[in-house]
Amino acid sequence: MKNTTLKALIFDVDGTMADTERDGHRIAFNAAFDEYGIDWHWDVELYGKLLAVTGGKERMRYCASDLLGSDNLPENFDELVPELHAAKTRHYTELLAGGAIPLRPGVERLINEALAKGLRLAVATTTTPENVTALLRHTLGNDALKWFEVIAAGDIVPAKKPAGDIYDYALKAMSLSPEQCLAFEDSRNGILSSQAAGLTTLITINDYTRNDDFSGAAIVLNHLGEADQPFNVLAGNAHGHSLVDCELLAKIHAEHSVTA
Ligand code: XBP
Ligand code: MG
Repeated sequence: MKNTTLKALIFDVDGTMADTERDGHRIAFNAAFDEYGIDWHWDVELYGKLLAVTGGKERMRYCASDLLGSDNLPENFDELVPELHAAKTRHYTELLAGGAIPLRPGVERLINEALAKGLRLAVATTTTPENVTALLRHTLGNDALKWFEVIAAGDIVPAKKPAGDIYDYALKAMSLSPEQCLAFEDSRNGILSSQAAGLTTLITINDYTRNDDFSGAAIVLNHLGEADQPFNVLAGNAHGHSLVDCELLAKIHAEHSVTA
């Protein structure tokens, strides 16, 4: 019999904890392109297409090879990508430091409740580790870095989402099985990754992901909900709740637990 008590929550960051893509990462990429004299501007629509590929360095290479082509790029573009990406990370963390991106509804509330109830917390994301620490620090305060037992991020695994490797890494680091955890995601690539690692997954959609295929999700919501801002259920069973709290998580976990 597997141990199926709920022990930990594993959060994706971009799009799940905060709406970082359109007004955060996208702006920072464009600032880096300007800084390096690269004749690219990723508008809101184009960026939606670029989100097909996770990881900033991978996304720039995908843009050059599959979307905008490399005609106007410096000859050494491929070698320049890591440096360009470091500049993008600097712009992005500066944006976060300026308070540009708040957490999504219900995220802080749920984290606080989970901690109070003894659930363990982790992060599994493709974004650069500095971006995660900057977001946590500037939204929840410096102490928040200690609340997350594992921050699995960026190049720590070679294969980014949709591969399950980043979740496998987080589970291994916590010595937990997937049956003991729940994952929080916002995108198709995200749920492919969490499901590849065997995790029951809750989805909160955003403007870029609302039409994604979330087959197999335990529940699909517009956000986690607050007392004065109930969530909308797009798929799945909310068991009569109007916000995601530990009680609802226990019900979802029990509903999706596999005992073998
Ligand atoms: C997030 C991403 C990230 C960010 C950029 O995907 O795709 O690549 O857009 O971050 P997910 P970096 O939410 O599925 O983890 O530029 O630091 O790579
Ligand atoms: Mg995401």
